Amino acid sequence: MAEPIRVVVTGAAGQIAYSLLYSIAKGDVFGKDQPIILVLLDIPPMLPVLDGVVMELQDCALPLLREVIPTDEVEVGFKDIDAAILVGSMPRKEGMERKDLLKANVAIFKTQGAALDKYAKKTVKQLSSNLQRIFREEKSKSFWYKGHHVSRQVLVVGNPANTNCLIASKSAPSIPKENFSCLTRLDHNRASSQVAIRCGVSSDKVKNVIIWGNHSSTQYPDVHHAKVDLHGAEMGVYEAVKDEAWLRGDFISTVQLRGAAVIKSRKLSSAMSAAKAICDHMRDIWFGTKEGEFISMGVYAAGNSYGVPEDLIYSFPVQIKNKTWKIVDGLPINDFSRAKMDATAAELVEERDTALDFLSQ
Ligand code: NAX
Repeated sequence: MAEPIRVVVTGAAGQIAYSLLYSIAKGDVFGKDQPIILVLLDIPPMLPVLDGVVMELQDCALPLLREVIPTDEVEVGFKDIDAAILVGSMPRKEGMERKDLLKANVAIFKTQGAALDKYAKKTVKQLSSNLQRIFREEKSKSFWYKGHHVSRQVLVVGNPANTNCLIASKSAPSIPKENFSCLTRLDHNRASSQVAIRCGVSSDKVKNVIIWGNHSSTQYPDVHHAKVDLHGAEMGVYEAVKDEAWLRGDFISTVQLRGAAVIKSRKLSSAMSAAKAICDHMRDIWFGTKEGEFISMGVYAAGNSYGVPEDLIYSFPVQIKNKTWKIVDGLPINDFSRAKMDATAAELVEERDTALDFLSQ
């Protein structure tokens, strides 16, 4: 059996982690043959809660789970990790301004980015010179080998997820930007599911929906390129649904406002579905996306895709192979989509500029 990999989950005493840790520990993400060391990071007042989570994980008697390490220290939390799932963040408290919330989160993700930079596994550096040569040769042969198909994958979930991800990445200069991504898979899954319910098919019959932009209510769920398998016949979603008013109206707002609807009903934010989406996202990074399909995730915008300004973490359609993502290029964008993609980019630019001001202070 393989050597154990080390996976850190921050916010490990919270409600998303409560579902997530079990799924990771039983092999849903990194494979059924991959032993795991789980590192649980939270803040000092939550250590007693973490003890309970550790006991429960032990009591699950999961064969892949080799060790569970609870901690409130980033030095311990990020030491030699192969994958980091950053769930913990500062929640909005009553009377808190958006700017104050952003400031508090910049502080958290700056610290965690710097700790990743310093303590996470330096996989590339550990490669023998022979392996490094092979990777260099492969890199020149194939698009997929860009050199960042190495470990230390960092997924940011804690909100505002896109901007927190950008700050963490900027604070970890030794880790390639491409190893950082933020979660928009929950929005993606919500969009697929809405279409599936509308068409009366199971959710696996819907593919290639896209979430563009920010994980916020300005996100743009786009089904212009999505396909549905309607009882054996594959067709475009517009053709299958036959209701443009719904697709351009209630469908979009339902997905955009789904998080708020869950909070209103449950009095707690989405947790089970968020944990499932995190597993989908990380599993696709580890094992790749299905042939001919793409998924949504927040990745670094270099300024050369779909007119999105550079230096943002923006959700795009991506395909993944060898732990390396690439943005799906060349999809035609109509005026309706363009306006919505620009609006969510504008929100991200504003969020980034405010966050970078705090980062430089
Ligand atoms: P909880 O409040 O249940 O748990 C958060 C945990 O993070 C707490 O245990 C807290 O002590 C811990 N924490 C706070 N600061 C920390 C720090 N500096 N280091 C380590 N741990 C820290 O929230 P939960 O429902 O689990 O949600 C967690 C985050 O996910 C929130 O920011 C939430 O807004 C965000 N979400 C993001 C989603 C996405 O799609 N990107 C969807 C789900 C969720 O809303």
